[in-house]
Amino acid sequence: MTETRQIRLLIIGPPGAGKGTQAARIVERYGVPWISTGDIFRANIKAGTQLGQRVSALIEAGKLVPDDLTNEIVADRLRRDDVENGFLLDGYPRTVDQVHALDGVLQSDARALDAVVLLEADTDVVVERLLKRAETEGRVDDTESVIRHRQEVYAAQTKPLIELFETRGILVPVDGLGTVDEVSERLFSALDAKLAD
Ligand code: B4P
Repeated sequence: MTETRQIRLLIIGPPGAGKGTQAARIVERYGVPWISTGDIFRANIKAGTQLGQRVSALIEAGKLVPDDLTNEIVADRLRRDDVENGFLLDGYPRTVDQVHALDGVLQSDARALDAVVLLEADTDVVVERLLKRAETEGRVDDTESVIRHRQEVYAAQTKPLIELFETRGILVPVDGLGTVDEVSERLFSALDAKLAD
């Protein structure tokens, strides 16, 4: 089913939980643009831009890109016309500071988030998935030690956001274990229910 309506979504979860995989399906279903900060950074690294040069060592080491830089990129992206009917943010916000920056951008245009999908999966599963991706895609941040570091960064900096979104009543937790289709099915039924609230 493909439908178009104004919806503003986030997808968060530990690295390897399947965010990018499920994000591709969400944007198809709801007809909104997909904004992945990870993809923006990787495209800039590949193209050798100034931004790419600034962030490549950080990403390679599994560290977060500084908030001010990331916030500016997303604020810029959210000024484009194609987000009029909504958007899916994938991998942003990742820190409390980024949540506040996003709140500022959305409030200034009287926009608000409709739902935050939290894709949950335990560490052993996600490490295994990312090691498998390393074999096929060769991403520089998919070595075992960097993967483990990215999990620690997630626990320290991004996990605290879950409570924040829960307090706002927009959190949609989804079990990320199982096949990609099983997870999508679960995700869509939980998200549709939240959007119908
Ligand atoms: P991201 O691109 O967001 O990387 P990620 O967390 O690993 O998620 P990704 O979407 O790629 O993987 P997924 O879980 O879908 O960020 C990369 C880096 O950019 C960060 O480390 C940071 O340095 C920087 N960055 C990005 N955003 C930032 C921000 N806001 N602030 C600061 N820095 C930022 O999938 C993983 C694998 O699992 C895939 O191979 C997939 O095929 C597989 N998979 C998915 N679902 C599966 C399933 N159900 N079963 C089996 N395998 C599955």
